[in-house]
Amino acid sequence: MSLSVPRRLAAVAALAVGGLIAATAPSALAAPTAPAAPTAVTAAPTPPDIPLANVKAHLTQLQTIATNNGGNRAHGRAGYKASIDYVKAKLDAAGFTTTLQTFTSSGATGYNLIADWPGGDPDSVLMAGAHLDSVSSGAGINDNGSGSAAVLETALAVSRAQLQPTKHLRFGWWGAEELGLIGSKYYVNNLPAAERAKFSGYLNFDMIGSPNPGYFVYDDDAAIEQTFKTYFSGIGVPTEIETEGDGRSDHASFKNVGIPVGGLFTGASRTKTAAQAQKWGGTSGQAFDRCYHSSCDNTSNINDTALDRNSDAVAYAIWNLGAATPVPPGKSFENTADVNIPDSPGAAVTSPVTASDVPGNAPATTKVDVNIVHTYRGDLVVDLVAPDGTVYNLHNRSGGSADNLVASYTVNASAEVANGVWKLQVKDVAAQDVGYINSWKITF
Ligand code: DTR
Ligand code: ZN
Ligand code: ZN
Ligand code: CA
Repeated sequence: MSLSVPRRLAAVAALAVGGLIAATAPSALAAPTAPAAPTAVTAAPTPPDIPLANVKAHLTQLQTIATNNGGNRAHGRAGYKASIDYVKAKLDAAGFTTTLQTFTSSGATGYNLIADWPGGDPDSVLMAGAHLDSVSSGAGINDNGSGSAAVLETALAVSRAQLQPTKHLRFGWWGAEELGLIGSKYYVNNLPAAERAKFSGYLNFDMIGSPNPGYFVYDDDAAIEQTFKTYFSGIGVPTEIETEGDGRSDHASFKNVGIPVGGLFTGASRTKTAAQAQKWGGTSGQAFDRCYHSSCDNTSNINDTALDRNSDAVAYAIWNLGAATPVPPGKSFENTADVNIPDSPGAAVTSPVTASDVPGNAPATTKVDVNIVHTYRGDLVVDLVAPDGTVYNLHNRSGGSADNLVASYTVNASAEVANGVWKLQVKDVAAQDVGYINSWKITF
């Protein structure tokens, strides 16, 4: 068994005898067989731009549906069910778990579509919704194809990004809103109290592309209101508090049972004042939407800038409110037992901790503190192993000949249930130099 002189001393000795003996530099040794593992993700995801073209493509589809079904997409008509089928197909293809909820109103079957994005804390639900039905007099492209299409495209953006928010994301398209919030009332009334308690918020989008637009923000919940205001101030667009909406759209169904609500609106039959035209452009003395509840509410009844801005605001709110505050800090679990790390080519060793009484999933900002005593940290591959076996790589041989590895890592473990046995796994993949796990801690 060769005398295991720490490699850096051997290199110095070689230089001292006047010749550079080709020391077996670590890179010359067998390549590390670090297990393929997802890297620890630390950056908070940034909201995407929602492509206006995609949102408008949905509106074109809804217009075609109306045109092919008697000119409308109203409750109880073929155009509404065709609209639901269109939206559901897109979401099924994107990996959502969809549920079609039926109800009866005015002697006709109504439909709500609920789409859940797998993952996130099941005890903290953030929902965004829009009513999908039109009035019987027209296609309902602004009212409310605009909100429906923006929520749909945001959901598809969540899928494209494979977003792993801390909260559980849910999306809803409501039936029979025009008959009196029938669909959303039915959904909320059929939610058990324990399920309602899980809602951190409901975001409503009803008419967000009005041709003579205003930028109105619901003021029902301060945090949600601020989130939207922050977005609009970031793009230099002034906003006003939505004053005509109380009780006039689906957010009322959620607010009535104590769920925090918010949302956006670009105006209906009220006229834009001179001051508002000064602020937002457009035409003063003219309705925000002259085709409100009329046959001319078609694809030409949309202001692209307003639709684009509001669609991006939907995504901004989902990404930011969905990140939410993780499990309260202080939930730490530590193992201080020393675990020797065999020199290469020895097997990996592990040090376990058992997490308990932590509700839901681990946060996106799970913290791992590592204390390893070793004479050559560049030999080490260090991983966090979740209770289900998922491996998150923390350290992969960086640091060269420096001693010890004492470091903190932030891991996006939001896809993992927090409770269970977590392990720190360490493998020495380069000969000479040895050490041991001194301690490690995981904090949710
Ligand atoms: N009730 C909505 C339109 C509507 C009118 N005022 C507001 C305020 C906030 C949201 C929506 C509305 C409809 O006709 O669908
Ligand atoms: Zn309406
Ligand atoms: Zn509406
Ligand atoms: Ca070694």
